[in-house]
Amino acid sequence: MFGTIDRLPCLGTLLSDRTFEIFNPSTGELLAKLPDMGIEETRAAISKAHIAQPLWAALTARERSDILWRWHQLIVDHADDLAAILTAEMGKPLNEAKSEVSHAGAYLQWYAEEANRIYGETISAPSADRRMLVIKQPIGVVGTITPWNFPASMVARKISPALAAGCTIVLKPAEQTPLVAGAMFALAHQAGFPEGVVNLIYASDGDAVGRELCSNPKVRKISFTGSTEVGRLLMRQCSDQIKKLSLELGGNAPFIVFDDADIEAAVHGAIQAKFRNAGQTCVSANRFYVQAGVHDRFVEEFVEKVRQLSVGDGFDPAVAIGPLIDSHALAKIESHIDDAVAKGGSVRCGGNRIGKDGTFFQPTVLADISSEMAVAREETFGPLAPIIRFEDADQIVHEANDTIYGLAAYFYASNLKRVWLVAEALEYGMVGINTGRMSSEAAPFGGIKQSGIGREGSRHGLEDYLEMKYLCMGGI
Ligand code: TXE
Repeated sequence: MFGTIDRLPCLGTLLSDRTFEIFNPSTGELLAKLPDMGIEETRAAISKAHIAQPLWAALTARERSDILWRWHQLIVDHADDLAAILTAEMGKPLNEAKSEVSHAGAYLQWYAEEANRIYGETISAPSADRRMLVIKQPIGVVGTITPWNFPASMVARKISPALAAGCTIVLKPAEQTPLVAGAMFALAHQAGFPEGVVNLIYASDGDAVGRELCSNPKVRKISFTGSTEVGRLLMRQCSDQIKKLSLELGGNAPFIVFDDADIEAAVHGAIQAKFRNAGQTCVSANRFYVQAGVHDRFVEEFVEKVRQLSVGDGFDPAVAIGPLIDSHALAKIESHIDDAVAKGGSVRCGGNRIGKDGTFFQPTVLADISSEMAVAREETFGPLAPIIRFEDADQIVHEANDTIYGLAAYFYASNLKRVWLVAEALEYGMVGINTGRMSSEAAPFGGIKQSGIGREGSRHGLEDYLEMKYLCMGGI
């Protein structure tokens, strides 16, 4: 199955013989046994990254860019194999996996170009005998921790701007999905990164590795994507050293359909924003607000489309929705449905597990939902779409903003004045207007409030790995 990438690398220095196992969530098949690294291996990887960092930063931007380009080309050449690994370990449909690998490649391409465009600034000095300017320098060693829901694109999105900036990295992928990261690192080595620039830690225990990354003074920044709970913990662990952090955490995205929306387009966007990756995305539409005048039509057309989504093994080309990552994810969906139904919600389609074994769940639509129910307040992270009917267009933005999260929001409307006012009033880092998809390597991805700190993608993503230094020369 793994074609030309049949040997996954063990890139750290293994100091014990512990191992952990990786399973296919669709079939339960054992895919691999990997070395289970801990504090000692993490410390060794950090030391290598620390030694390599000034040498990497001393290369010209063009030289760093050339290596990133070669890595990009290798990822393109091996895209089918990488996608197959991704589907096997994570479960998502093969087409989605291919699109994710292509997205991962796009980050490498973007930052290979951006590496050449790191600029400082000059400042008009208040006296003639002084010169003042700002230069940008790499932060240093970066510790990165990635989740299981986008195991290829998260790796590229975090480390390509860091490498372009002149930082070196130690990366710990999620324990459920380390294989595609391993394959990407094998290709990175073929691309010619010098020893110690990219370092991979396979570990079943995120906590031990996380503690070492946060407490080791050689690491100057942590970049994390995952739950808000672990984000908070990392922030506390970094506080002693005032270590820099980029955090991309949970969300509770509203998807608002106003009376003046194109309903066909809104239904299409809702399917994309809700069911991609079985709803396991941080920008997944988590609660749907639909205005009274179009509510019944929207629900009817949406339910009809949702019923057509087939669930199963991601290697089956007819499948649109793969398994959920684990049994906890199933239990969370069921608890949200039970809570909603007990409080007056109705199941319009789906609502059940598929089969006794495995983690497949029917794509589900709930109606008659109110904003107080758990399904509207908490991130479900699964194929569950709760619909809330609303009357007052002015009030609904306040309701949409009434959450601790602020990652992504979506709305459908055609009145231009409304489009501007709603887009400006939504308290989110990203707003999709008449679209259900917005992630791009060219745009700043990230949230406000408890959804995180910093941005990934675009030139802003590069700035997050650079320190600014002010230089002032007198006596001229
Ligand atoms: O996340 P965790 P989980 C949300 C989503 C999901 C929930 C739980 O709501 O249902 O979080 O998912 C590492 N120190 N998102 O349990 O635990 C772990 O090994 C350092 C949103 O998978 O945060 C993995 O590499 N690291 C999200 C990574 O953190 C630790 C994506 C994510 O795992 C650690 C995933 C610790 N103490 C979940 N504990 C998004 N923003 O896309 C775990 N990890």
